[in-house]
Amino acid sequence: MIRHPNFTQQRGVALIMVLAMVAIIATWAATAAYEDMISIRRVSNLQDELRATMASESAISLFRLYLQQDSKDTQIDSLDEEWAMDLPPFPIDEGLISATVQDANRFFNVNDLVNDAGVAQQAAVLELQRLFVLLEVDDALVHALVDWMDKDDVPYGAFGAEDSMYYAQDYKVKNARLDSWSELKLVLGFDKEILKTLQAVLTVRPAQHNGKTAININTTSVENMMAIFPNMNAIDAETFFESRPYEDTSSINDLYWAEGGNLSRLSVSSDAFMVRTHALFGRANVREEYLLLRTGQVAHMIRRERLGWQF
Ligand SMILES: [Ca+2]
Ligand SMILES: [Ca+2]
Repeated sequence: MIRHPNFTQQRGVALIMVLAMVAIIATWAATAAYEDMISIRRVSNLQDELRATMASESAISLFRLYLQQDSKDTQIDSLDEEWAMDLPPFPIDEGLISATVQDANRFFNVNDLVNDAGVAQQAAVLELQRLFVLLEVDDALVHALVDWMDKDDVPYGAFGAEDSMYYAQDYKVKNARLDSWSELKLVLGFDKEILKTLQAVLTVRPAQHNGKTAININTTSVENMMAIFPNMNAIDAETFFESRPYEDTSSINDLYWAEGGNLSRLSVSSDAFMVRTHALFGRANVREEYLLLRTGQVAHMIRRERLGWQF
């Protein structure tokens, strides 16, 4: 048989095509298997995250009921009450959920620095500066914080910081109250370390009563107390705390350190609570913070913030 010269050539081409096809199919199959694996992982991650989120929501529902019941049981809020106790993490299904509650009224509300009209409140500024000094944080930072929140564009005090001080950033000052704790990171000078220190005495919550959020003497810290009362020292504060919980604030009037302090801000109960949850399900690790506002005997969720999550 005489082979046409083109025939061998054609077979050669066909072989190369087959080999190329095999190579392509093999690559595709490997990619597809990898993608399948990734999408299975993705679905299972989403499932874990969903379960973690639902566990966190269950915990918050439980604490809402807890706090509602608490307001029916007692007129005061103190650290020896059940809501303030640390609970051990408890298992749900194949996950783990833990939650801690702190009343927000033990802390200075950053939003009190300005009144409802957006004007700095000097008494609050001085109180916050005293608090910074007690914690060994530079009190000049308070000026920058005031400017971030006050509605004018005039620097407040020697260390004020309006827009011109943010020229290196791609954002401007807010000129309004804060919506969340994480916003503080944007304010000039408030670095991670400082914020960690301040977390022990400050909170960010909607301002009430024109920027005069109540401080609960049954839950607040020595430093917060001393910041309200410039004539009080640490021993006075500790002595005063030994008789907690208080049923009312009247006894303070007669104490020598009370002079010059702002008594009208004090309270023996709390109306806002921060619940922090941590849920672990499979590979999902979800941390959230909720802010509950309790008016009368009803606790409403007014803010929910995802603090962190990872797989
Ligand atoms: Ca200003
Ligand atoms: Ca301003």
